[in-house]
Amino acid sequence: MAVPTPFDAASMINRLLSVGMAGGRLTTQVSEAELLQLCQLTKDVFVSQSSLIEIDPPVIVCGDIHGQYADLLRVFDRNGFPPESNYIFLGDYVDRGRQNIETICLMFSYKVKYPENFFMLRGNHECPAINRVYGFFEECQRRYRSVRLWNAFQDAFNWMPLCGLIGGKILCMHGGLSPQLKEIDQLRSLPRPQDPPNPSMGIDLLWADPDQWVKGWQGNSRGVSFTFGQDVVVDACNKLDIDLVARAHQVVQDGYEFFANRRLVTIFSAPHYCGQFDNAAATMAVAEDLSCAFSVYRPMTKQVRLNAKSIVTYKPIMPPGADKSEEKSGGAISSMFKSIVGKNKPACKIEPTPLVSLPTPAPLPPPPPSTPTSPGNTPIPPSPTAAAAAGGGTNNRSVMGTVSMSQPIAQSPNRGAATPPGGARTPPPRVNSCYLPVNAGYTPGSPRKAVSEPVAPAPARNCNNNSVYLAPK
Ligand SMILES: [Mn+2]
Repeated sequence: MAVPTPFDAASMINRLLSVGMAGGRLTTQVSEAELLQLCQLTKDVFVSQSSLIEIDPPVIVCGDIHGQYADLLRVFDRNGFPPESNYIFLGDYVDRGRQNIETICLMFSYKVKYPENFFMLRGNHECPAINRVYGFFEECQRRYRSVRLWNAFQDAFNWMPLCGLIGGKILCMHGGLSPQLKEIDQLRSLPRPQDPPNPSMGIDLLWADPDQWVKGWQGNSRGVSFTFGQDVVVDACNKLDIDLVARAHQVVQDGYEFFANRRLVTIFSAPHYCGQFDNAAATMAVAEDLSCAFSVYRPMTKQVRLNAKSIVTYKPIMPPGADKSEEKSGGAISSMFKSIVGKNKPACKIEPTPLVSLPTPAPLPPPPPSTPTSPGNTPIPPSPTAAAAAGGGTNNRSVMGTVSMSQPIAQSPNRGAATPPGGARTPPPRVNSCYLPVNAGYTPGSPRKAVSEPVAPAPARNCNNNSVYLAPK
């Protein structure tokens, strides 16, 4: 197939959205050569940006996706397809789910097309030792018969940023904190390209987990990195001058879960994970004043409402009936509807034991209390099988409203390494209402591109403490 030159990201996006429809077939719509080109271009964007993504709100923060393409589309459908809203994803795009290639390629295409408004952090599954084994490699082989393609993805993954910093106050990563992390500047100079060696700060950022039963640092039952206690989170917030740690990496029943008195939140955005959990998913909308609100996506039991625009916009290229192909997993929207009526099979099995081993587990830092986190020591399940148990769990769990991101294309300049570390920012005020007035108490630390209209103050409704981000201290 001829490779379009220059690369046409819009065309790629349209085709990827179309293969989501019944009858769409990825492999006939998108050639391997184009995907190789997409990987290269995405890598170039990663290379051009810092390993610490520093952005200003508003932005939607999303957790694990794991190849659940229909659910990714659901997130965009609710919050606005890029660039209508800014996004930062916390990693784990591939493995486990059944449409890894659609998922990662749609996201790469958005990254190429909207490099300053769409951000992707690296997850532990964006590492060759993991996605070689948990589904992505197999999918590249089955659908494109191409190891070269899989390798091209790894080249891009090795350049992905590991952390994000929103408004200088919300630190984002896939896994968690690291005992080596003493100041934000370290995150700006993480070595890339790299498949992070074990042990290293990179490994911790990708793999660590909070644990409410732990004090300080302990070995992680995943067999890699650590678990850390509330005390560690509080310390880190003070030391790094941040208000909140936003991370993913563990299935949490309601899609999000606070920890350490709301100084850490876990966000997981793959509902009905692997078809084997009944978890809801969530995304977190950070408003300009740094207030946060969660949007929850329940595993679907009844008909989903897709707005007319989505349906009209993404017409299938292939005629209906062409879906009796080898790509039985194709058809995001149709599988969405299948899942509504509960007919879809689980997307994958969750391996009880790891099939890969990373190098030796990280040695423990200063001797922690001795008992391991959980008795069932499963070495390196690279995904949240052991998850829900280890989450924060100290908070109530009622569902929040969705934040409406109605302002025009949001400006979210990647301020890069030139920005002075978090300085000159005042934390958002403590409030108990869902939404803060525009810009209340939040002073951007550096000039931002003008946002042409102010964020419409959201209606004061349904005020539930859980929906707000409360500045600690
Ligand atoms: Mn993970």
